[in-house]
Amino acid sequence: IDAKAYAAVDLGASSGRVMVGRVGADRLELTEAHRFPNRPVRTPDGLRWDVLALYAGVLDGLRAAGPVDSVGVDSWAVDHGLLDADGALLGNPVHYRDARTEGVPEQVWATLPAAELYAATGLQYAPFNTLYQLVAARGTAQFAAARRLLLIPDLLTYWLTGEQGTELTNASTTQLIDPRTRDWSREVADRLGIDLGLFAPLRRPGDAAGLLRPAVLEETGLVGPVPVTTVGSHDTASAVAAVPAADERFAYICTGTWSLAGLELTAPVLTEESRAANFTNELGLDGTVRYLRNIMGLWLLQECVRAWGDPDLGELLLAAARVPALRSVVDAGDAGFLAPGRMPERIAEACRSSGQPVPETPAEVTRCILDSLALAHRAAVEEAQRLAGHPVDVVHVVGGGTRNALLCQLTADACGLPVVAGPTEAAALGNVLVQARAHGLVGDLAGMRRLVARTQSLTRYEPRGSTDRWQAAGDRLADR
Ligand code: ADP
Ligand code: LRH
Repeated sequence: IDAKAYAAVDLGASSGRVMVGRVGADRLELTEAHRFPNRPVRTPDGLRWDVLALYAGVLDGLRAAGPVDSVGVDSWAVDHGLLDADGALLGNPVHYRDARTEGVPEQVWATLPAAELYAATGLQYAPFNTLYQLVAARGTAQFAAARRLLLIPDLLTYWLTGEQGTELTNASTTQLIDPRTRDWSREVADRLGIDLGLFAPLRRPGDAAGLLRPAVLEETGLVGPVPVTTVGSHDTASAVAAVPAADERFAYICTGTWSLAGLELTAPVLTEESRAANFTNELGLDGTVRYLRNIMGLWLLQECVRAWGDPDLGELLLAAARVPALRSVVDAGDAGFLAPGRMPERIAEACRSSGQPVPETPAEVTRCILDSLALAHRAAVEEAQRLAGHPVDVVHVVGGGTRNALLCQLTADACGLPVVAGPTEAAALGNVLVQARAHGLVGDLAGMRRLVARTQSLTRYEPRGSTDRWQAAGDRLADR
């Protein structure tokens, strides 16, 4: 009784889902209304998101969800749709794994050196940062016709409500936001000739984002008015909000298609050392900074599994657990693994060229991937603590990777710290909690986290053995 229901639309790079969160005093229950694949499509123009299929999945999900008190949308970062002067979408949004930004960062740095760009925005170098995508789009007919840019969650929110905005946590992944002022960096935009007028006004988690349009109510069978509430629309911001940490001495790893490993801070770290280590300062809830590193994540495994014709994942992981540890490792932070295709061969090639045993069977390749991810988790957790001067006692793992017990255990072993795994659907929970808070339920971030810790099932992994062999494997990788 008295529980409110919130629909969380959470779009990951591998699947989209609509989850319903029921929130009451000391109550937080999440159920899946609908899950649908997110399958990018390669057209003659390049790799594209099938955003209409995603929107259809969202509508199906809202129909399956039934009566809700509010809706919130989060998704992966950096990507966007361009709208023409009438507000119509211009083409399919470009996938961040598309090759169009090749060579663009160098072009940008010729005008605005990488060190200055980092000092101004705190964003790691990644070829797909929105900034580079915009520079790559310049000169195209599509870009010439564009009058508005909406990040993916903002685009879907626009289609649901008819109202446009730019949500701040996700805006921080464009590389056009100053993490100190938490507002646009006019300096960066001006020096690169980017028109900030393309962006709709900033809005923040908790802000009202409009009401479901009458046509959406009709299609979903929902009875209006149904408000849409701005959440941490970057999936990683929502996921970090739902990390069940008891105090500030924690690291987190959001494991899904990516592993996003780092710390929650109250101020950005903008030092040259931090830039060299490629740590990013993305914006989180309530004035927090997500100080983290992007690691290729379970993408490496997803792509192999696809190449192997979709064998059973559970059996593959059992077989991988029997393969000797740390035979060969690859650099799971290497952007060379960003593009799709031929992943087993590319991993074998990385092992061969670094003089390590070449994994051959699917079980061996899987073991190599999981050892490599755990090693990259260790490096990120260690370096983040050192660079930010912020020590931790525990590593919280959230996201789809929590279902991979071997990865969680290896991460505990490599970090030499306990891992608390869960919740699996952290992004959806963070999405729900921000909506609940906007409607007067649940308290501050710490209160939200206490509620997650009390209500969600979590698994603890204690570190086994000494971390020396992980240190040695890391050193070996660095030497090659
Ligand atoms: P995203 O939000 O980026 O789409 P998810 O958080 O949904 O990603 O995580 C997807 C990953 O979770 C998959 O790539 C897979 O490796 C892992 N995963 C999902 N289900 C299982 C399972 N039953 N056992 C082990 N791993 C799983
Ligand atoms: C994870 C994620 C990550 C970004 C990437 C593009 O889904 O949002 O935080 O770096 O997608």
